[in-house]
Amino acid sequence: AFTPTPDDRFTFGLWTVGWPARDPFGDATRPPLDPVETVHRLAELGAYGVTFHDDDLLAVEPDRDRAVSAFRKALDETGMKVPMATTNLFTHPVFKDGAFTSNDRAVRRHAIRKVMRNLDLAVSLGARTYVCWGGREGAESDAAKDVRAALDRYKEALDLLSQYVLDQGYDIRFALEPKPNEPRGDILLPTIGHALAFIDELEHPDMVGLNPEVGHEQMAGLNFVHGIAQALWHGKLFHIDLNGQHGPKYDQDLVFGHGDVKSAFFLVDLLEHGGYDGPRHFDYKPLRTDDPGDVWVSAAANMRTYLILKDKARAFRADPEVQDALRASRVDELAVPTLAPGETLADLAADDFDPDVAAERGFHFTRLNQLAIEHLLGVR
Ligand code: 3MF
Ligand code: MG
Ligand code: MG
Ligand code: MG
Repeated sequence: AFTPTPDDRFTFGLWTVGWPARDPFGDATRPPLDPVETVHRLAELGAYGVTFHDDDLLAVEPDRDRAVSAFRKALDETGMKVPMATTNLFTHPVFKDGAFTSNDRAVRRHAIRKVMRNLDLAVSLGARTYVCWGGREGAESDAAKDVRAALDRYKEALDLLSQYVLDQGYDIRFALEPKPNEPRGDILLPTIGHALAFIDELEHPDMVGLNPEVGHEQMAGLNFVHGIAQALWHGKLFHIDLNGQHGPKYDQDLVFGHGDVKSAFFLVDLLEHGGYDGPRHFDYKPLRTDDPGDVWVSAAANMRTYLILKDKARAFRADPEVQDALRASRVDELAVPTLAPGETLADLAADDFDPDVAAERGFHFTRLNQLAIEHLLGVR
């Protein structure tokens, strides 16, 4: 029942299962993974597609043309799709002070060229979303970065890249991925809210949306479900990075649901019932303690967990007692406009309302929350 099929639209970054598990304190614990093998393995597990950074394609084959043609062949053989691609603007030492916002102008020009080149490839593979995660766009010292100038340059880069997409006649949109810190001490556009406000200042705001990641918002202590709801409300949820995280610490990239499982439940409920129709994309890392065989166990776990939570969310919504509890908590009443059609502020001013009486009414949220917990724990 929880076996994924391509209809579920599950996608994985090549860099997820392909992470050799090198961390700041230790060497790799797994050999590099051939993207061709990744495509075949993920297809066998029921995924819909893969995503990649330009440099991910070169994991075992340094020649770009040969790497790309082997990748294309694997896609053709399996029917796997590439709905999204992105640029590695963080690994090479040249990006140590950022890419679009490096203090070094020549580096900024190099970064834009690198994106343009991979945009061409992304479009040729059918991608409709191009993610920009600005992991190195930031600073460790407030003396080191003129943040207002950096935002000017960030905007300049996205305006130029949007114009490039228009000039080429490409059908692709950008999705910014906020993150508060790591690898920089502080990263620009740290949260969904910062990124939404920034997009409004761009030359082509309609071409730019968000790729929020579960763990990134949770690193900032924020409620990911609320963030996603607001991104949807703005029409800006272009893509999503699903994974798991235990509160504000380093970016854990756990399997989806292996962090805050209750938040994962409400997230799936929102994605399934809130109008998001993009890929369900996993950006996680197999544990460093996993061996090469375990990697595929962890890939499957992401999809299986999502499908289990989807089933639980459906059962939660269908439960008559939950429906009764939702009404008792007046959750539906929030959808009713505060002024009825035709009413004016004069009508509102004329209300016969006793705040002391209204204050006595409880909202019964505990009953509702407990019903959610019981669905999640499998006793209902
Ligand atoms: C880092 C990330 C990135 C982005 C990727 C764009 C390496 O914390 O989340 O993964 O997701 O660069 O998709
Ligand atoms: Mg991440
Ligand atoms: Mg992460
Ligand atoms: Mg990510």
